[in-house]
Amino acid sequence: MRVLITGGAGFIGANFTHQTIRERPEAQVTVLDALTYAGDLKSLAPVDHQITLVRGSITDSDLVDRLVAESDVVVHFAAESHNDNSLDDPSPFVATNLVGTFTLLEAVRRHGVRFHHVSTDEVYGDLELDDPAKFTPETPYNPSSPYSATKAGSDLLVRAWVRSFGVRATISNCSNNYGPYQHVEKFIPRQITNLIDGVRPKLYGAGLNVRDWIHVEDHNSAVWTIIDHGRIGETYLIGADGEKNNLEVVRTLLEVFGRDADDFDHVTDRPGHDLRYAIDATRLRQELGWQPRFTDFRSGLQATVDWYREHEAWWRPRKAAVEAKYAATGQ
Ligand code: NAD
Ligand code: TDX
Repeated sequence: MRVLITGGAGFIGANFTHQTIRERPEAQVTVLDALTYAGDLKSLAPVDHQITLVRGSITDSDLVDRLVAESDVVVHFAAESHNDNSLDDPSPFVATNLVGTFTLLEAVRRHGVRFHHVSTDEVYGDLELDDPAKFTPETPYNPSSPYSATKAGSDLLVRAWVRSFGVRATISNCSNNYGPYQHVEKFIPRQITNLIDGVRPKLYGAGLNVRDWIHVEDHNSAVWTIIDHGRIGETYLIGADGEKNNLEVVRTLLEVFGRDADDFDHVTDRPGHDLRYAIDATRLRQELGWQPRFTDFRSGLQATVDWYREHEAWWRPRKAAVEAKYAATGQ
C-alpha cells in the first residue's frame, strides 16, 4: 500500500509515520510537509531511510496532484494547529486548513484515491463544566476560534466531496493529544520544558478548563482502524475518557518533578477560551472494536517527561522564541 501522509513532520503526523513504519513494513510511505515553524525534520530522523520526504505545501495543486496520483491512501494531518497563533494571525489557518484541504480533495477526486481527514473535537465548540454531556457525531458544529472554525470548514468540505462527488473519505475528530515530539508551544510540553528549566508552569486563568487527554499512539492506532475498517463518508470521534482540568495536569507534573503543589503561576487567560471538551467514542469502540492502550494518564505523562528530558536537543532550539512570544501577551 502506498501511503501519502501530509504533515508528517509535525507532532501527530511524525508519530503516525513512526507507527506505520513499525507496524506495516509493507507500506510505502511518502510524507508531504511544508516544514513550517511546526514541522521538524529531526522528528523523522529515526525513519528517514524508510520514507520519501517531499518538502512542499498542500496548497500547491500541481505537486499535490502528482503525489496523490502515486498513492493508494492519503492520511491528512497537515494543518496550522495552535489556537493561540490563530488569535494572533488567522491567515495561514485559512490557507492551509481550508484551501489546503480543498486542494487535496480535488486531487483525490480526480484520481479516485482513498482519503482520511484528521480533525479535532474543537469543531463542536465547548461544553459547560457541570454538564454530563459529551460530544457525539450528532453534536452540532459550533467552533470558537479561527483555528477550530477552519478545521470545521475543512470537515464540511470533506463531507460535501463525499456526497457530491463520491470521494471515498472518512473523518476523525480527536481530543487533545500528548506524547513525544509535541511542539513546546502546546500546554503539556510547555510546562514540562519550563519545569526542566526550573521555571514555574503557566496556567491560563483559573485553570479549570477541561481537556480530554489521549496519548498520541492511541489516536494514531484509531486512525489506522478507521482507514482499515471505517465506513466511507462516516465521522468517528476518537477519545479515551481522559478528562482532566488544566490545574490537575499541572499538579500531576509538579508531583512528577518533585515540586510543591502550588509552585505555578496564573497568567492572562486565552480570549474566548473553550471551557470543556469531552468525547463519546462509542461508535469507534463498538463498531470498529478499537481500544486505547495508554489508559493510565500519570504513567503516560511520566514517560512523556522522560522523553523531553532525553531529547533536549529536539526542543531546546525553539524554547526561547516561544516563551518570548507568550511573554508579549502576558501568558
Ligand atoms: P503540528 O502543528 O504539530 O504539525 C502540523 C504539521 O503540518 C507540521 O509539520 C507543518 O510543517 C505541516 N504543515 C503546516 N502547513 C502546511 C502546508 N500548507 N502544507 C504542508 N504541510 C504543512 O500539528 P499536530 O498537533 O500534529 O496536529 C496534526 C493534525 O491533527 C491537525 O490536523 C490537527 O488539527 C489535528 N488534531 C490535533 C490534536 C492535538 O491535540 N494536537 C487533536 C486533534 C486533532
Ligand atoms: O501555557 C499554557 N497554559 C495553559 O493553561 C498553554 C499553552 C495552554 N493552556 C491551556 C489552554 C487549554 O485549556 O491548556 C489547555 C490546552 O492548551 P493547548 O495545548 O494550546 O491545546 P488546545 O487549545 O486545547 O488545542 C489542542 O487540542 C485540540 C491542539 O492544540 C489542537 O490542535 C487540537 O485540535
